[in-house]
Amino acid sequence: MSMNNKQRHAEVVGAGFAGLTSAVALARRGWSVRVHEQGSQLREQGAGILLWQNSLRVLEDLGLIDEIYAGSMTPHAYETRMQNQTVSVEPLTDVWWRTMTRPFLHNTLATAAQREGVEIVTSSEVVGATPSGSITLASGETVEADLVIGADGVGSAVRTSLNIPHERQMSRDGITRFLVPRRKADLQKLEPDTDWDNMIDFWNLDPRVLRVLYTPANDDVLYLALMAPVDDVEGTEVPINLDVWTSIHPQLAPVLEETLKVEGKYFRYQTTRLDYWVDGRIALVGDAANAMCPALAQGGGCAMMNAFTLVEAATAASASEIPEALIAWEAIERPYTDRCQTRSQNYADTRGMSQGNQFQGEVMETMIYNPTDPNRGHLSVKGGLA
Ligand code: FAD
Ligand code: 3HM
Repeated sequence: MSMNNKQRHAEVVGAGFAGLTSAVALARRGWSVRVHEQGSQLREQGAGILLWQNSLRVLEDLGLIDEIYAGSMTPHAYETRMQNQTVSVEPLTDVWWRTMTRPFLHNTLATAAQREGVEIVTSSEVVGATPSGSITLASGETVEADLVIGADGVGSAVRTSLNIPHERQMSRDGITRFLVPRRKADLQKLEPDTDWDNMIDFWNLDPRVLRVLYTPANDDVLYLALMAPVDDVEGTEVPINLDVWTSIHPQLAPVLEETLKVEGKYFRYQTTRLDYWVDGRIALVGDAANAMCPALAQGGGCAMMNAFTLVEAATAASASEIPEALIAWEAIERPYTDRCQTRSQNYADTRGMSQGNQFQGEVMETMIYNPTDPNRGHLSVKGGLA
């Protein structure tokens, strides 16, 4: 932003990963920023998350990478098993990836936003927005901004109020997620030859589809995700049906038992695609714009990278040019997210991750994208990571 311009103002709807990332980036680039969060508290309800280079580069640019390292880890490898036989062990040493808990990532971003002077208003529900850059709150109050970011998640009220055409695709599977103690020593007793610092994708398709995604999130906490088809009453039950899950995955009994002590919610896989992400001074990011199946662990990553590049584009434009700058931003960034959505949906439809060795070549395109690279819009991966 030029020193001659008056300070520009942004209103951000939603304090999830997309909203908080954009808020931190805006504040660091000199904007005044207010975030509206409908919840009465700033908190992230999900369990664990895997971040790849695209979002880690954003966190690095925002000065948060040391904090992230202090509470996260990189598992030794991504191991895929089918009916408890190891199909592949992908060390992923040439890729940047970290696992962590979602409350930890959320808290790191929320604390950074507060440190950077972002105003965060909780219990503030936004009910509508107009392309001229105004939002309306549930209280009836209307406020104006140079830029409005709709980061209000999969059910976006901003998107609804703008009547943006969109389609939603529901998958046949879904997943229940938990954070539990690692209980590494107990797991080692049951299966001494297993590297319990691996991320392990325990597929089971026969006699029934019950998959456990085992993800160490740090030294103490394990992210456990239990996938079952939406029509499997026992498999989707929460609290989990311990007999059913331990009969298929007996070596995980110590950590499966732990799920009974914490909250969890079954979530059906889904994809949302919009005709466009931008309307005037309003841009949608994150699940509001492109909710996706989690197979490639990229919903949060795309949310963060698009929030970041959106802020860069709006900051580089003059106040009057913002609507055009947002259209140009969508044109550059959207193909990477669209392709990632399509790949993740395809994996969800085919259960293709179960074949192992899936983190290669073009599949990695979006995960290794670098939103801080000025030449990024011209890059794509054709058959390799180099
Ligand atoms: P949200 O997290 O939904 O945040 C939206 C916020 O807006 C919320 O705080 C909400 O309360 C608020 N809000 C909503 N409406 C209003 C309103 N009208 N007014 C004010 N506030 C409002 N991604 C990864 O990168 N890696 C992973 O490993 C990964 N694993 C996943 C596993 C599963 C099972 C699932 C379902 C998703 C996974 N994702 C993963 C995707 C990731 O969780 C989402 O893409 C990401 O959380 C989206 O962030 P967001 O900020 O867009 O939306
Ligand atoms: C990290 C991660 N990876 C894959 C899935 C999935 O396929 O449901 C969920 C995840 O949290």
